Amino acid sequence: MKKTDFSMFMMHSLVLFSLILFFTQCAKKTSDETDIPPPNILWIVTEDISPALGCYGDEYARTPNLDHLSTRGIRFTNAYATAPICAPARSCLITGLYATSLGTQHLRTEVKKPENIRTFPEYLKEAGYFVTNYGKTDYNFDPSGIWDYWEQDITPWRQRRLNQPFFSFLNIGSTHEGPGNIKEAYVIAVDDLPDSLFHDPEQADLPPYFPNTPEMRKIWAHYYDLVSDMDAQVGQVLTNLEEDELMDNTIIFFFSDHGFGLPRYKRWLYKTGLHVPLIVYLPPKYQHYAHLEDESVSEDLVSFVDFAPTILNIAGIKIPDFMQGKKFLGDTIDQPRKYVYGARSRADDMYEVSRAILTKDYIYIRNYLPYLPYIQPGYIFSDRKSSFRELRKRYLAGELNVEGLKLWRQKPVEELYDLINDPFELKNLAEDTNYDEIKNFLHNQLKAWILDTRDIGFLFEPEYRIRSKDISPYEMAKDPGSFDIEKILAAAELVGKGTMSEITEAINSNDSGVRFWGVTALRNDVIMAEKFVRTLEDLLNDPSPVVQIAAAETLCHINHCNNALQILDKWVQDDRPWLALYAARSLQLIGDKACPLIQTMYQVLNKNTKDPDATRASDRYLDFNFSAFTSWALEVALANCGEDILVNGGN
Ligand SMILES: [Ca+2]
Repeated sequence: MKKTDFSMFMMHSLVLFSLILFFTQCAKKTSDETDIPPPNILWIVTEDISPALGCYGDEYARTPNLDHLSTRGIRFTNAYATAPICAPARSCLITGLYATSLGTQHLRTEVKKPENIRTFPEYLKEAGYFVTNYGKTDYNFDPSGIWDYWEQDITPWRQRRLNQPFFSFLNIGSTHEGPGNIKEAYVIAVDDLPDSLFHDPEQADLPPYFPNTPEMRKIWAHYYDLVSDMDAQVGQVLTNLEEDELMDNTIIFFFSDHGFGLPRYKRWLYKTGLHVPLIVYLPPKYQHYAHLEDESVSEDLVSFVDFAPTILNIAGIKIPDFMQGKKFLGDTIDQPRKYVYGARSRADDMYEVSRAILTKDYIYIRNYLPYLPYIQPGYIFSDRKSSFRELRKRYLAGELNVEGLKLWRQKPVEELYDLINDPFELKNLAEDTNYDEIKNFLHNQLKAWILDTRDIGFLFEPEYRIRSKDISPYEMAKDPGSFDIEKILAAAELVGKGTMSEITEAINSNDSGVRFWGVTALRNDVIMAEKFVRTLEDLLNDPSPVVQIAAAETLCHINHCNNALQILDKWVQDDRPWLALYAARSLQLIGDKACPLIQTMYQVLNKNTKDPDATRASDRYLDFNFSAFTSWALEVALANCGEDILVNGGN
């Protein structure tokens, strides 16, 4: 986007916007509100920010345009992404389905989507809307065919037919974790930000997870500079709308796709990772769509899964049955929800299975792979990002406080935080018996959601890929014969909690999804695993490669690696990229026990490398997906064996 003379256009924007609102608010509402035409809908979606806006009470933030928009619109104080990372969050936004129902929960992957599951812009298009996208899609399925117009054009509505309603999705990228953590990208992003909108690092009010060092304050201040830059871009978009006289018939959503691109925010399944700003501007003739007494703020819980049905609702389009959310704006709306849900799955080569439920008062989190630390070893948490570099430096120097140290440690099996009295989620109440009732209640609600939405993430990635070979994961998961979620979830619940006899029963199940969790319960409990060495050796011949790999990794972890290595050797060379990645990651996690496979690891790395001299992952590897992720895991694994090799070539 071309940005010229920010102070001028922001002033222009504010004055013009105020005038238009003044006049439109003076206009009388139409006598029959059902006669009003379908509104235009504009989504302005920024990357990777928590509610770091002045209008959210953040006194450090300088966001005049969004603050002004919020005075004229509705500020939602309890809006949540369904995942603390882009692709699964965006998959949910565009389909109205939890990513965990569609099989799109990982970052990144591409899965089949059934024909009958259509994205909401396609329904809008069918109803006559002109639908446009600017910037990324990142849905984990093929986005072709969705958009009428997909160009780097911030006034895409100008391309529509006369009087045609439009839906425009504008993505602003400057607040992404890239500029937030890499100096060169930051400098470019704030190139023409006026001096008055830069933030003083000395005044930065850091959250308690971060060391209060000059470098960390600078990172925080720079992030807020990026937010100000983004705010100016939003101002430009609003100015364009005003100039095109569209403010009185365009509903505007502004939000972020998940929390800050910083440690303990993006990728972390906490309120910090999921909580987003959401401002909705309804022109006067659509204000009754909010059903609010105080039209400036809503404390209702809203989730990304609600956005698609809500958009169809305000456009007067029937909501398809497959959509899982609640409509929160429109002529008629649903009862506000009591809970929102979040999921964390694989990010690049970092596997996770964690699920969360939030109310306005509490967040409960169940970590199903608790033995993995929050900051796993590897590229996405490496020193390439300034925030991780500073955290690691202070960690190694022994300078982190207890909250900072937690980021480096294994996860508790369960977490419960009182969001009212402990907004930073510091004191885990899960082991406090005074909270048993609330914890058990929320745990049961969470399990009910997992069952109800047929959460495919409880099959480890290669397992559901294998099971859904000829159909989509969504269709596979709907079939109780292919996916017995009740039994599989019960087995997953054994991790960190199961008795020997319960784990034995799981391992002897005829369902490989159940057996996987039986093995994983042992992976989590070294002492118990020692009693299962023979069983684990037998599982190296399991019909499921996923169970084989889980058993191999567990055996290596307890120093019975001999036969296990053959299994990892075999599967890391497999042509199915999601299977090779799992084996590569296991080789990384077993440290120097993987060293007998150095030759294989180099072979697989070479197979995945396109240009070893390239610095960008997208040029260096066959793809910026499984090839890159597998390579990163193997590069760390090789370095663990003393090989002179840097992840991504050190770039
Ligand atoms: Ca993002």
